[in-house]
Amino acid sequence: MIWDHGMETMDRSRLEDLQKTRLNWTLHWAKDHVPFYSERLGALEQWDAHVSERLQELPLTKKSDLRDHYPLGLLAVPRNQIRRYHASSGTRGRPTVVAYTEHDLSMWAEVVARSLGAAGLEPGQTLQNAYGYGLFTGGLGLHAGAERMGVAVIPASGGGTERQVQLMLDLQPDGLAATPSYALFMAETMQSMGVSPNDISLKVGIFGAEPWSDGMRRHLEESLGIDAVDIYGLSEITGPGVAMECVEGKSGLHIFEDFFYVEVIDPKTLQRVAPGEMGELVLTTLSKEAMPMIRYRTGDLVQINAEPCVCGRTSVRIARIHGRSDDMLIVRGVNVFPSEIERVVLGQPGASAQYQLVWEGHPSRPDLVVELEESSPGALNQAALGRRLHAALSVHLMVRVVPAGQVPRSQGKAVRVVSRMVED
Ligand code: DLL
Repeated sequence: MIWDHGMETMDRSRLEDLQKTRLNWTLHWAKDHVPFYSERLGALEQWDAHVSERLQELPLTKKSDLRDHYPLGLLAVPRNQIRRYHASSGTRGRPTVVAYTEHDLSMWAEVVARSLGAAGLEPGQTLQNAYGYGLFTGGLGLHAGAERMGVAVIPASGGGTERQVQLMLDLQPDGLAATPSYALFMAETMQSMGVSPNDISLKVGIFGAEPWSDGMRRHLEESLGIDAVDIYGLSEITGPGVAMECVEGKSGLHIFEDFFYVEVIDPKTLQRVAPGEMGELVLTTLSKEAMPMIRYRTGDLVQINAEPCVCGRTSVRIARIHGRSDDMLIVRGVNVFPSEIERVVLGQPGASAQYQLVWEGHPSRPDLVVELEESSPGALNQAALGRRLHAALSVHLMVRVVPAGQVPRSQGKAVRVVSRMVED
């Protein structure tokens, strides 16, 4: 269903006018309330109608800017206006903290309600929410959006997987929200408990927070008996619900452009790329009070599709999230994205969806090994998979089949790449 028909199907010229008004507001709000932006935005003029074009003259904001102002140096409101904090785990360095006013939380709940609508959920239905609750934005983000829509939430959080399956049997939810890698583990657990997709009532999976391929989509759809759709977001911008795939199209994620202004830049030249070309997604918030973000470099590599969608939404879509630029692996001088490896692996008959990429050998000349489990013993032709990987990626990767259960199972964001290199 389309949750906010007026906004989600707005005529593009009206949408662009709204964006300009909101961009002007955001730039002035940030300049007037955040010293970091006051310095950067200098003598900001009223750009009014030209603001979308002139925006590219402004400096980009990076993750390191949030770290440098840790914890709350980028706040635009006094502390007593804040109603919620979230934080990144800091796995890639110092953690970052984000903050929300009541108005920000309401906007976030609204975009998540739209996302649930795009997934096909309706008021009165039930969502099992297996994103982690806590500082991570997944759990509470989906939770608030479901409540906004009038969808009952089972706040299962991550982990306790057999209990999650039992809850699905007992409470018969219509939707499941989880990372795709955790949904995969749930499907596997269901099977080992002798529960079939016919025993549960799930219709749709709302999967995101990590890159996943169409092969993974097919696998999850079959093993859970559902439609699987992609949800995108990041805590710096708000959390889940920045963009969402519609169940009708399943072909890219609609960006909620009345709240987030989209640019795509070449990560090297930092200039905007031509429409439809791959580049790094840069987002500017259009209504956020507590921590407005101007030209935030997401690190995510995307292509934008501006074609109309079958669902009737008028926003542009992220055609695909190829992964983060810092996820890129360099194997013998060749750039390889883990998501590309997943696409090939899951397209190979006999491969299960449980795989991991392992650096082995000496650090001076490491090998990348694709360790994976088979769908059933002896089902996979390793040499054939090796050839397909070579054809797709132009580099040789070793393929190793490991016994069932050996690839570590994910209960949140999967760790796809590990190192077992040995120094001599
Ligand atoms: O992962 C928010 C979220 C929660 C999104 C639940 C979807 C569902 P962070 O922990 O700040 O926020 O991580 C954000 O995760 O920049 C991407 O690199 C990656 N990411 C998020 N969604 C997707 C997706 C949440 N659908 C970072 N596909 C982002 C690929 C994704 N990568």
